[in-house]
Amino acid sequence: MNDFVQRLNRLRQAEKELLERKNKPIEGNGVFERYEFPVLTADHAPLEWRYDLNPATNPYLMERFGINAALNSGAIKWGDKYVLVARVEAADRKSFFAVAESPNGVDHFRFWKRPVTMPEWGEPATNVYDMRLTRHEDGWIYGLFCVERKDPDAPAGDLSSAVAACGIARTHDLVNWERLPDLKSASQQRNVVLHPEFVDGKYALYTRPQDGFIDAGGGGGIGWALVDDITRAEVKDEKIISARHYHTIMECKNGEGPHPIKTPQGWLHLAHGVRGCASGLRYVLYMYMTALDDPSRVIAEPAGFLMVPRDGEYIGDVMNVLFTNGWIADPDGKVFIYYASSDTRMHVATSTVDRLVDYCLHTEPDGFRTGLTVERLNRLIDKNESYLNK
Ligand code: M1P
Repeated sequence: MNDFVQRLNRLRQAEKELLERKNKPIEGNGVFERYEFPVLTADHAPLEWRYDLNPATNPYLMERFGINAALNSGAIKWGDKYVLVARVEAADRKSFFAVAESPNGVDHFRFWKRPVTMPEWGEPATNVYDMRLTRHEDGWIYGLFCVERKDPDAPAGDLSSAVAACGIARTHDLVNWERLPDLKSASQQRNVVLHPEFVDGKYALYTRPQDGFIDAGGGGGIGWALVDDITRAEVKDEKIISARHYHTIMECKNGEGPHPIKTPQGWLHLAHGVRGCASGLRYVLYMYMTALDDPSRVIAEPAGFLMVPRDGEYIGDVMNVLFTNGWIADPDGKVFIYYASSDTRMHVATSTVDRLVDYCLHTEPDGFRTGLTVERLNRLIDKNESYLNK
């Protein structure tokens, strides 16, 4: 057997072991269970994407197309399969969307044969990422994602200023996408999410107004806007529903994760919050709930984070980041929370609708000062004392 064949056999074997690796839950805090292994990584990209497999044109069996990361993925139940629409980042830093499916939601994720070919709208995008999927009651599956283009007003020599807008596309099969015009908005937008139901007969968007590409600036938090026509979507009136506050986990910025899950007690929301620290920005996940009859009215907002980076999750291209834009709620109430760590790889944590509702409704809100945090802790200690000393 020649070197090429031996090396290809080794690569095939490693690919098989990775794709067939079983995952197992790790005992958690009662709210959710993390899983031992990431569910999707750069190494999950098929060999056919990375190598020219013809020994005549690639005698050294070199990688010809580098994949750097598989991160921030939208999620949707697809028949009996669990599907992620991942942000796959190539070695050239450009990301694109690619669909991966699993039979059980926690392991055996495999990419479909080809990445998504997303039609362009307007000036071709430099980059696209972070798709939120919504199976809308109008019958379409929508993908809303960030479209990044170079800032046309950047001074000469500034090669990093960019403009973020919300791209909108819809599909029935996750393969063929109809691209609609980008969301029109007075500010830059990232982390825009389509609510699954009409509200007052209109499409409803969770927005994230921001003054600059990185800084939220005057953008006060997660916004809410109603849109008459999704084929010409425009943010006219926007109100903030999950606000940023001084000295919280979302002091710098925040953003809606996937679209909320409907429960009898209200809409369950998953989001990310960002604060600054000496080592840079720290991205964590948090939850809140809104009223069933008005998804823009917050009824519960537990203090602090739901999840923060842990162990190896800290390490990656952009350290100290957890980010989510996908979760799946099964009919039996099990919830699969898909999250990326440090802009590098995808993980899953599981919970149930009941447990997440309990978490939201029975975790006290942030009092915004240390004295009230201590009071909150003492209330719990008092409760335990009176129960345990009964
Ligand atoms: O690098 C961390 C995250 O930064 C951005 O999130 P936000 O819009 O809240 O600033 C996004 O680029 C996201 O993709 C990335 O994970």
